[in-house]
Amino acid sequence: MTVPPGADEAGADEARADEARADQNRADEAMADAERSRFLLQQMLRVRRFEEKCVELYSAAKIRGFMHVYIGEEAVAAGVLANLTPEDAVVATYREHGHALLRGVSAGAILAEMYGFEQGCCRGRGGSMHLFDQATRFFGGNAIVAGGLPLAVGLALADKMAGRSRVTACFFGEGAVAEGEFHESLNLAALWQLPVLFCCENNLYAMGTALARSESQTNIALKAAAYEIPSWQVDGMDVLAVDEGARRAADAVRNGGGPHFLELRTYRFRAHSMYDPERYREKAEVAQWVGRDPIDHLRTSLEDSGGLSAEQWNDLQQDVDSEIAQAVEFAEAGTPEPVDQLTRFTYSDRSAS
Ligand SMILES: Cc1ncc(C[n+]2csc(CCOP(=O)(O)OP(=O)(O)O)c2C)c(N)n1
Repeated sequence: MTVPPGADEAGADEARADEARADQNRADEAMADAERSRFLLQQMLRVRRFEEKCVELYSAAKIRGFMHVYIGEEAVAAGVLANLTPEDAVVATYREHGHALLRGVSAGAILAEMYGFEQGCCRGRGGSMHLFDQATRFFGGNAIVAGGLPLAVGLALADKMAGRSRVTACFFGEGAVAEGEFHESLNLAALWQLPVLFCCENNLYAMGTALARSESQTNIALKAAAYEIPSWQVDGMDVLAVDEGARRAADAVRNGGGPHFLELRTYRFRAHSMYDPERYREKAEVAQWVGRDPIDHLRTSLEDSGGLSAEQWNDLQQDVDSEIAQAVEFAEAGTPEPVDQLTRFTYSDRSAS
């Protein structure tokens, strides 16, 4: 076979073009990854700053009643919720300000709710532990430990019966594992192959009780696997790991794979609630986990890889600060529900007709 003149050069040109395309693809991917990471960083920061403000307002007696903050655990809600669609449903616990915020309930409506004002997402009737918002399919805010699991199973059953391709993400603490509802819910979800994404926020303590003091088996993913549910343990302090694990699990649930279970290993940096002397854990242990702060961790790694400039970080903080300042202004201008409205919703409006 005779080689036409210039064929070598043509082949080399093609190889160079292939290489350039591959370089470009890698650069595009790196840019998309950095953008996704900055988005997740901002989501975590929104939750952190919002709750720091809540603590301040609680100390000023603007917010009263029980209040539980999520500070330290933000990577879990940020990573999981980034993988849901608006049609999906979310069920959470009483430590749910961040889940509501990232689901799309406005910071103002959440804060006004915590102030007990009519402008809150539940007209001020729920407070910190009972946030609820139909528009964003945020189904609480459940104060009963493990109480959200059967609700999630019911929502998923309705979706399955109606042939809807939706996911119900259910967040709960590892304390829920000691409740019968946990086992009943996992069993039915597996038996009926329901589209639930179970997200166990394992922060190692249920109030003052360490997991190892109450459970013979502390590997919670293993317990879920006993119900034939695909289950993984994920580093809940690494938002990129949560994002990746949640994407795989949520895709599988959405595509008819039945329930999936994520055990997200995390830690709360603050007390269980606003009233907790924290006599059950050593300060050194807390300090060690604070050293793994998911926000600091991602920020530093992004800065080191050139994915976050000083200007981008400043802009991001400013956006978050102004969102929170507006929320405070909104809540401060709120008003209590008029007394003559208090029996509203006690009986169905239909009973009048
Ligand atoms: C059925 C029930 N029992 C007891 C309580 C009291 N209680 C409130 S929070 C809590 C600890 C729950 O811990 P965990 O589920 O790990 O969630 P975390 O607070 O760590 O997020 C307990 C026992 C409750 N709310 N509901």
